[in-house]
Amino acid sequence: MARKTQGDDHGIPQGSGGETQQRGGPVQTTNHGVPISDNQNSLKAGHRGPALLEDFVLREKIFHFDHERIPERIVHARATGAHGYFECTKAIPELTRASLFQKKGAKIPVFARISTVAGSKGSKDTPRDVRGFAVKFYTKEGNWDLVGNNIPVFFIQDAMKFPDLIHAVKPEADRGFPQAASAHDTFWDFVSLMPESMHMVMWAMSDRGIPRSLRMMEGFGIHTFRLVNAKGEATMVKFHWKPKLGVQSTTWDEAVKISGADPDYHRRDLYDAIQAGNFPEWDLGIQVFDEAWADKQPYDVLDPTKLIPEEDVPVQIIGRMVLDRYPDNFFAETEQVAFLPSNIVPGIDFSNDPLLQGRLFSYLDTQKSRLGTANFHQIPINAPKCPMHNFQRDGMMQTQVPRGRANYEPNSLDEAGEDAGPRPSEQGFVSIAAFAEPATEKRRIRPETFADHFSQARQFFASQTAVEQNHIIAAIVFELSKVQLKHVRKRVLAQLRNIDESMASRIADGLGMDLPPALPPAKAPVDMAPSDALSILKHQAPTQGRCLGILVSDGADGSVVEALKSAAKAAGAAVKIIAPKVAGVQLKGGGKLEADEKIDGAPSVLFDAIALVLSTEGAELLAGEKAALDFVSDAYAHCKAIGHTDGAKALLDKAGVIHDGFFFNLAGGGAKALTDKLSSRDWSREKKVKLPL
Ligand code: HDE
Repeated sequence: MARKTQGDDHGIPQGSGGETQQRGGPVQTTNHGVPISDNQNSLKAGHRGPALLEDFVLREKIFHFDHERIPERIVHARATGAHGYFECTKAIPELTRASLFQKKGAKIPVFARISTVAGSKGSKDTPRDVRGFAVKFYTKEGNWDLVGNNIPVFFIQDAMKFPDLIHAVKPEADRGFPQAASAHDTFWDFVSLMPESMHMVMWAMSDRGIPRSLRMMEGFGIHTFRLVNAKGEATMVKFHWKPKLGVQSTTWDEAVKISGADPDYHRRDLYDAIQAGNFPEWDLGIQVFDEAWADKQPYDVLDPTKLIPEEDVPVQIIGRMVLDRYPDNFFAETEQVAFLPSNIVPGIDFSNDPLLQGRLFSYLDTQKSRLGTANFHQIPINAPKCPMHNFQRDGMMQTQVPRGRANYEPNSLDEAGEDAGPRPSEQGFVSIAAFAEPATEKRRIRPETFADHFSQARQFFASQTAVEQNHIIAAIVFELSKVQLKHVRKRVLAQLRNIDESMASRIADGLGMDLPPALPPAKAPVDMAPSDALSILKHQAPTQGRCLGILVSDGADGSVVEALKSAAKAAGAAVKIIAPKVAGVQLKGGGKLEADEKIDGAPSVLFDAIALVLSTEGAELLAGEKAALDFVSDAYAHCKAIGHTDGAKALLDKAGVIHDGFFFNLAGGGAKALTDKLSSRDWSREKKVKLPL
């Protein structure tokens, strides 16, 4: 068979290698700017090879590809991010000279990265885990990075324990699993030997560990920081992010199933919301207090395993963050962004929290390892958006071209008429001198004031509703059931007795174990007043940002679908149409309704409430489809509101659900009643679908 050569066809490729696209856009070039004529075929000797080493186009392409991956973050590897802005809604010059808090209404750009902690980059979005909540504020006086979590306390008190904690929670060293899970021996072994972790264990085992959406999570700076005003006066501060959509979580069974149905559930939700113009938004709040107040508390404000109850120091809102632009390129921005707790700006300062102090080293070091050069600050997502000048020079990947020979200080080059380079300013950052301990001895100690490990864990449990307490108990029973080392289960129970006796005995019962004697606490806990702010369910979340899943069949009543769509719109919620076939269905009386999803690709775990708009025949047909039965029975078991037409009876019956107050007949105008429940659950159903613990 005659074959054409490149010379024959003037660069139009032949054979199975595909075709050069005839389209607009700039000319493709090599990385060195040489125009490329053929991006489909390697250069060969003759018709059938061999390929030639001189093919610099191929070599460069493969060489670059080979190096496309960089080391993933040791923690917080899996994440999504977005650009947006921070707006000051209350100026606080009396507290801080930080430029972003000087004028009400002033806006600056931000980039936020929200992550899971334990899982690898390719794991899933909905494991039980803590979520990282990192925000880079591009202020006029440099970048301020508030690198927090969605839980206001941390597992450990001292940076010395961080590598141990992370080794323990990551996949076990010999077997390389489990991925993205704390439900295994080594994690529980470690925390059961570290009673200081028990407070955060309670948070992680609560529904906070399985958020419904990244847009429905709080964020916390955790450590105590300082605000410093223009006079150099300092106060102590804790930072809070409060989501506009309220706080909401999934159930555990739901989270497990979402992981299979859509491992990208959270990032897709964030992306979809931003693309639809429903910009995720949080208020930034502060708790401000002074040292005299701090000294009177039964805990140490420098201890990162403790929070300050909002009832004791109310959170004042000083700004808001809106995320309004998804990155153009995931790698360039979300992956390469480098957060540094050491990035603070004039008007903000550190405290002596020993965990924070350790972080100040770690993040700079890790960025060099991940991004490969000390010049990582020049990558666009990391570069400050204000002028940046100093005498640091050279290094790998230097992209700046400094002029002149002033690369040292002091110099007197200006006396010879040359540019002498940048100079320090009196307005520059000054570390505050106050609060430093006078002691000068070097010690490896844990302060006595850090010794109470249980009072706030008790307060957390006591502040939850009964439903939330049940979830914590179920979560710990689940996790410990995955722990194979029996002595570890026992030691966890012995620690839990210091938090709540009835909780510990219900967990022991759930495991089928006897309750061991309590482990003596380092310091006897005290009973702190319960705090409503610690509970999710004591606060009704708004319906905005939720999603209604409507299952339709041929012969469905289009007017019911329309009524649901407008009720959802009024509730600020999205709608997805699910059908037996993705092309959609024929409506009653003619007309076609297109579907967003096919039934087995959109289980009800992806929605906040469901509606079954079915003809009698459609319901009978779907009663023979497992995915449709699961659609209904899962929505029921996850306590979600269910709307239905009369025709849906066959499917409801076969799914074996029991009608209750969260069922809405859509024939009688039940659309609004259904969408009113988009952010609510009928928790009384849990008793019907799960054995009590
Ligand atoms: Fe981190 N942490 N961490 N951490 N952390 C990292 O830095 C570390 C801690 C947090 O989206 C790493 O750039 C130490 C507390 C977030 O890029 C690393 C200690 C809190 C992110 C690191 C802590 C956090 C990280 C890995 C104990 C909540 C993701 C990649 C002293 C206040 C940031 C990286 C992003 C990331 C170290 C404890 C939150 C290895 C040593 C407490 C949100 O440097």
